[in-house]
Amino acid sequence: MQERQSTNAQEYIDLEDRYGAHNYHPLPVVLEKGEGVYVWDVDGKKYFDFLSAYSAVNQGHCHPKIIKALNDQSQLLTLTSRAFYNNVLGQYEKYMAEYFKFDMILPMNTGAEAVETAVKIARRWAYQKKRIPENQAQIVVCKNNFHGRTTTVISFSNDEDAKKNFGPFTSGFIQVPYSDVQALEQVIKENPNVAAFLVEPIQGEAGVNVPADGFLAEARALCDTYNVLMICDEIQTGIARTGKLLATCGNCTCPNRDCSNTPEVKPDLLILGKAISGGVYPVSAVLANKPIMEVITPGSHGSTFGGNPVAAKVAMAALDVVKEERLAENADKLGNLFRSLMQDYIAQSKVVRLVRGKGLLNAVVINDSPESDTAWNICMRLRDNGLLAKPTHGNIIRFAPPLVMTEAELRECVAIIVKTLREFE
Ligand code: IF1
Repeated sequence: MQERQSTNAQEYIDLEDRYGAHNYHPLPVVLEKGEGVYVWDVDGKKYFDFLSAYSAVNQGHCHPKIIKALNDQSQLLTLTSRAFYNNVLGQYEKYMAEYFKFDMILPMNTGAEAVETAVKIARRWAYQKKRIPENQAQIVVCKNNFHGRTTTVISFSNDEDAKKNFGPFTSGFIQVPYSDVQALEQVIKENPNVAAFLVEPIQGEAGVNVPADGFLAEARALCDTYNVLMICDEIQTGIARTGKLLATCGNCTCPNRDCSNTPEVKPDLLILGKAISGGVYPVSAVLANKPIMEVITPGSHGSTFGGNPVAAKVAMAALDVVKEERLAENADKLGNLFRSLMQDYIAQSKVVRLVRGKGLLNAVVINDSPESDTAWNICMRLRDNGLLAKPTHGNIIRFAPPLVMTEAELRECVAIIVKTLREFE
């Protein structure tokens, strides 16, 4: 039985129910304002946002520097299409290439679009550079992956809710268990037509699955040995979320510091989205070095809005904020504190099995079946107690606040979470 909201809130919910496709089951709260780590509902109640729009709002809601970039550019020139040059795109492309240390970028809008773009680049590279027979390229993906909702992307998903009755599907993908180097090596050895390995450095939707230490580095070595492109989808793990600029970075936590560390793992194709714009505008991108990106030629790929001047200015401002406010270091510090404080509670809890994650991408596993509604009920009570989070699969609750959170705010949030969980003991 859906609880009744305040009249005002219920009216908004009823509108979405009547006129909107039912492709989500939102927590019953109607938001109208966001600032930093806080959001307010239509009745003026304030909440800590512990989802960050699935890690798109790493810089905090409505960050003033990002909003200024949006306002300034949107009153000057919003869109030229790529039929013509403009005075912003080249600056942005240079900014991104230097920021993430790749030769080139292909700018897109949504994460799924960027994943599709990376698949196309990898396939064309396979035919033109690796000389794999036309239409025979295979891309290895991981079980329980999440890379978006387009038809090709769900073709290599194993989530029935995401793919049932959306066929026929795109072929050319092979699944291996996540974090299983032996399985990956066997598949690559057996299939000379493997073009690429597509992987999330941490599986977000699957429940914040952190791979075994060394998995990404070993996968990188395998890709080098067998001339297979490594594609890292950092749409959710990137932009300081896991305590480093990228989850695949080495142990430097502040982006662009001229550290001597070579990145622990550098993919051949890097896919970014979400927090590139701080949640202010749809921005995504694929980055690669020239020998790979040069397979893209005029007329072979595009997008009306990809790399538009507003997206470009917003993204540069959002990425400046990551550096200026040292968000990676803050995420690293507060993430360790979060897991430590939660562990103190979990040690004597019957409700929570474990906490896991990196930086401020964390999840708790509730000690109940995935089919139970315990995690949902906990999130409903968290809402009543002033903190918004949402279960990912079944009995797992993701906790991912904006990276601008202070230690005092984090401690306050842990107190709310523990108080709420205790109600279920
Ligand atoms: C939903 C969560 C899901 C992503 C990774 C690509 C995309 C995503 C690693 C596609 C998007 C969003 C989509 C949203 C819920 C959320 C999500 F893990 F973040 F929670 F679904 F798995 N690669 N993730 O996480 O990017 O096209 O959405 O811009 O679809 O329900 P997009």
